[in-house]
Parts: sequence; structure tokens; C-alpha cells
Amino acid sequence: MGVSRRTVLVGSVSAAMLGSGVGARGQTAQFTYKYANNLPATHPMNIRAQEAVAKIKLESGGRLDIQVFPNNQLGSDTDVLSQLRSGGVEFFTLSPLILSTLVPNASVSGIGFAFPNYDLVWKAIDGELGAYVRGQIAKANIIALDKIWDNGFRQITTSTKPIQTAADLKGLKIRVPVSPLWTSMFKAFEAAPASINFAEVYTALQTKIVDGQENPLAIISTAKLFEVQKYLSVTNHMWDGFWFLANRRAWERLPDDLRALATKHINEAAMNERADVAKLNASLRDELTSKGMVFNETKPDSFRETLTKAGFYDEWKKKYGEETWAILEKAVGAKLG
Ligand code: X2X
Repeated sequence: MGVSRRTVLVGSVSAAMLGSGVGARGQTAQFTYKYANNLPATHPMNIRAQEAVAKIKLESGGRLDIQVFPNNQLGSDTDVLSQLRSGGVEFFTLSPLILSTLVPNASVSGIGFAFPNYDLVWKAIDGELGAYVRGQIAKANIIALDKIWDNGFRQITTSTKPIQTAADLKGLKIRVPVSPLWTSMFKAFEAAPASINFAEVYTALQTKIVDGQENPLAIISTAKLFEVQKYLSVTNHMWDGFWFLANRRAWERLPDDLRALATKHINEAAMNERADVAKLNASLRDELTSKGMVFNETKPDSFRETLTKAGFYDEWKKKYGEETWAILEKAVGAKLG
């Protein structure tokens, strides 16, 4: 009885102290770090990140306190990438394609129509391809944790018309994230891509600066893009994720035990988030339809052929180099282009 009573007391005392920002032994956190991201607080990425930081705080006795700033609260992706580099924020999750503005070959996982399914994605990105990209990221003095978080397979939405084949993309004013690979791909479709950070996407669609955008269903739902978009064309045109990035100096400043604790819980949260997103992306069709969106299926062939004819695959093979391209082709088990 003595033991369980003591456990209960210790548990409640530390919980109260943690709530006030005071550690279990009465000291304030030794490390108060910021984690910034671009997604709504309701997206699984933020829900799982909140769980992870709570566990890290508790199990470190309050020594490591990571505060989550969702929804571009600390700035757009472009701004926050600069803050990550300078150490103004310590952690950031970012698409490999946007990261390519700093680490050019990081975008290789986002080549159009490369991955046919999640099985191959996880094998590649948890395997040789991911290890290669993390090595490239490390050269830019940024740490990428082992497990990438899922964004999902991306789908095209518009306010004007369904996209049935590649020809329907001609002239479409479509928002793309800030990344050369995205712009190049939609130029190859002869669309009119506009680079816009996610922070501005809802407004850009609402005010008709652009007529379309592309994102996985979990984002279309949690960011309420269904309010400003009508058609959802299931193109699965690329898989996208979020590397969990750390400023190198901030990461190395942590004592080994805290670094191990953060690594464990952040990677675990990534795995849980992947399962959440897979479930959502499979189940949201009904919900989005009930909110007024009109879905249509597409076949990848016309899209892939258009990209091949436009020289998209040749161009990117040249940009990345033979070695990187070979890692991608090996991962997807096919020649691309
Ligand atoms: O900007 C986007 O569209 C988003 C949220 O999917 C990314 O972070 C790439």
C-alpha cells in the first residue's frame, strides 16, 4: 500500500509542477525548445507531436520542454527554414521538396508518379533512399531524425473543373509549394503554377488568386480547403512527407540522455502519425463528399506520359546525378521516364 500511495503522490506532484513549467526536482526546464510546423493543430502530426513532447517533458523530469507552434504561428515555411538554420527555432517539420531549396537532392523522394504505394514508400524512405537524403541534410548542418512523418499521396483540387487527364491541367492556375521540383512538374503539364507558402493557401484559393492546389486528403480536411474548393481529382501524383529537423547546435547541446529520449519519442510519434494519416486518407472521401466536394478517379498513364514527353524525368535525372537517380529507381523497382 505504501508503495502505490507514494507512486500516486509523486505522479500528481510532478504533473502539477510540470504544468507550471517547473521540473520534478523543482528546477525550471534546462532546455526550452520550439518546434514549429505549418499544419492545423487538429492534423495527426500536431496531435502526435503534442503527445511526444508531453512524454519527453515528463520522462526528463521537466528538463526538456519542447513547445509546439502549429499552423505557421512562427512564420511561413520559408521563414521558419531560415529560423531553423540560425537557431531561432530548434525543431521544424518540412517537406523534402521545400527543403530542397537548401539541400537540392532532398527532393528526390517527391518525383512525380515514382511511388505506386505506401509499402514501397516506407521501404525506401526508412531504407537506403532515406539514409542517403539524411546524409545530404546533415551536410547543411541540420539533423533529420530517422523516421520521416507522413503527409500522404497528393491529390488535385480545383474550384472550376475536375481534372480527368493531363490535358485538363493546361493553363490551370494552381498553387504549388515553394520548390523547384513542384514548379517544374506543373510546368511540364503546361499548367500555370504559382509558388505560395501553405500559410497563404486558404486565402489564395478564397480570393481566386489561384483556382486549384494539390494536397493529401488529411490536409484538405483539417485545413478546411473544402470550403474554397469543389472538385477533388484522385491523382496520387506524388508521395510527400515531413522530415523532423533539428538545428545542429541545439541538438548537440542536449546531453546524451535527453537526445536519446527525444529521439525515441519523436520517432515513435512519427510511426503513430503514419498510421493515423493512412486511416484518414482512406476514410475521408465520404466526409469530404458530404461537405460538398465532388471526387473523380484518374489513371496515372496520361499524366506520366505527359511528364516523360516534356522531358521532366530526363531533366531531374541530370539535376540529381546518376547515383541519386539509381537509388530512386532501385527503391521503386522501375525505370522512370
Ligand atoms: O504546403 C503544402 O502544401 C504542404 C502542407 O503539403 C506541405 O508542407 C508540403
